[in-house]
Amino acid sequence: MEAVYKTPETLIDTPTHYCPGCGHGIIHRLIAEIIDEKDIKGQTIGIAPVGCAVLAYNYMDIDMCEAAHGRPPAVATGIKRVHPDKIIFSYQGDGDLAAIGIAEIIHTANRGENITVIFVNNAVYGMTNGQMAPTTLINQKTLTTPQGRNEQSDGAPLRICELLSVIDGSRFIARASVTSPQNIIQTKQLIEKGFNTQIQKKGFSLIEVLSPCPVYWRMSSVESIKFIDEEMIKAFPLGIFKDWEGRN
Ligand SMILES: Cc1ncc(C[n+]2csc(CCOP(=O)(O)OP(=O)(O)O)c2C)c(N)n1
Ligand code: SF4
Repeated sequence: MEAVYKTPETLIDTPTHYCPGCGHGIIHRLIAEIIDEKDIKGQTIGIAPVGCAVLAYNYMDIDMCEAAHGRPPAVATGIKRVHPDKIIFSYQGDGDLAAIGIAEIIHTANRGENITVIFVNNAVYGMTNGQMAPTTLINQKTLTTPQGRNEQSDGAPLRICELLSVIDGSRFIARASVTSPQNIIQTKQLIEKGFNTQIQKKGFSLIEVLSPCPVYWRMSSVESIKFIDEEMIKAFPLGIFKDWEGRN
């Protein structure tokens, strides 16, 4: 009998450390599927962040490297320059990429480094107990904004795709979500396009994925999905913001 659904070869079959309803595991699987389908397992190197995905290397059967808070784009740059024919991706949360790592991501995009960034936006610092992130929504309650994020004192959610798409060096910038089978398929297509951008030596690509953190949103998994579909996408609309093939 032909198997129609199986674990990707690149995904290590191991108990998960992620919470129930977390989006990281789905995104790991998509990356593993793409690596299998493109047959690039031996050529791909990932950079793990400091957030909940700090252990991403336990799930993917590829070479991976760990970088300090916010520094994956800098480490990815170094590895890519030494190994220009390898496919290099960084995997980063919003605390990692949009707070302490904001300088790294802007300058990496501006230099047009030929790498792919997978940016997992769950609007909080998951690993360190749900503090406010640059991407926290206005009025969203977090550990450090118990009354809700206040625009006057805390600023508005930082829109990374919009910000990076005006930088000359960026070539493919898109935002997706993992709230439905259709959105998951779309996320996979966009991540694959990011990898293709790099393989065709077109330059910097970033795919932002809106992802649930039920634990620190203090919601059920179902409520978290609704929160993304009904609230988060108002601040972070899905779509392609820049495309070297000319669609944007
Ligand atoms: C240099 C450094 N500073 C601070 C920390 C503490 N720290 C670890 S994870 C984290 C937040 C991560 O949040 P995010 O990037 O949004 O990822 P998530 O856990 O939500 O997936 C922080 C502040 C650290 N590990 N290293
Ligand atoms: S704390 Fe949030 S981001 Fe971290 S594993 Fe749990 S659900 Fe996922």
